Amino acid sequence: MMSKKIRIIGIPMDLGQNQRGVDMGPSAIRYAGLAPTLQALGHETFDSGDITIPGHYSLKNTSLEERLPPIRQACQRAYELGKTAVTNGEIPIFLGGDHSASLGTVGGVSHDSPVGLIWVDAHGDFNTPETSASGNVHGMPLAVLLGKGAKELVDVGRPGAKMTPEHVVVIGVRDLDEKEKVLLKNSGCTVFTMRDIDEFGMRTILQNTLEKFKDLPRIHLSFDMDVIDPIEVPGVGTPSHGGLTYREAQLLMETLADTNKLHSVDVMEINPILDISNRSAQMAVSLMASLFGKSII
Ligand code: NNH
Ligand code: MN
Ligand code: MN
Ligand code: MN
Repeated sequence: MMSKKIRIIGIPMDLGQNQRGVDMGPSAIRYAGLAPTLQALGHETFDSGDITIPGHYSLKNTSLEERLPPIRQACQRAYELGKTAVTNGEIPIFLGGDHSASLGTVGGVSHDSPVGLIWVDAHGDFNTPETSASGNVHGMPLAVLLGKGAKELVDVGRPGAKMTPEHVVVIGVRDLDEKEKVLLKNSGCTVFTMRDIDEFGMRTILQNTLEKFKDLPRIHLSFDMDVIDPIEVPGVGTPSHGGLTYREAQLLMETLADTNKLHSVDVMEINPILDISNRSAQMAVSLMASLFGKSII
């Protein structure tokens, strides 16, 4: 694979959910050796450090109203850093932090032309403040990208929806809230559930995804680490049984690497406090190695 310029951007966001510790995700992934691993593959890496975000400890209560302004601000910053990186010919890797940040990252990297978005997640992240049972923004970012939900989030970066449903494929879902299910089903996004992966296999799912994106030269991968089975990735806030195996996740990365279309990537939701000896962050690094061209032989 050709040498790439890779921009690492930490987003220690924990305001999109209620557990402490997910703000340490960016440190854990760096500590697991992200930059040296990518350099060993021949790439150049640049690290912007972390976005500054007032975390849980700064909140007075747990309301969505109190959280929306700092979440919006962090997503705005993520948008700008993503836009700058792709403008400079870099591939940004955004390190989460909870998945709410992706409502900013995806907008930023698609600021001047559309991307195919592959959302890999145990969850649909398709709630709105009206449908959400938890009120957690990390369950809403994909809906926001399609223009649904809180206006202050929809308008991050530039006004309105950042994605059209024809350019969105969701892979690995198995845990949807009842009202979210209806929204996602009717959204027009392509959804490959865990059942689809069981029945057809990851290879076929990926072939269908790439066929769908054949006219799109750029792909953004938004990877929620909770898509992998919690036996292998225990360090996430909302684990869900029956997830991807390590090899299925690796095949996804290897297949995307072969396309040479990777434009940008989010690695989200690692919570080191819930992890076992940084195993989940190490898994994230080995997945990034495959995504950036490491082959078995
Ligand atoms: N659907 C639930 C909610 O909206 C859980 C979302 N949790 C996630 N999403 N980790 O990826 O609160
Ligand atoms: Mn998610
Ligand atoms: Mn998830
Ligand atoms: Mn198109």
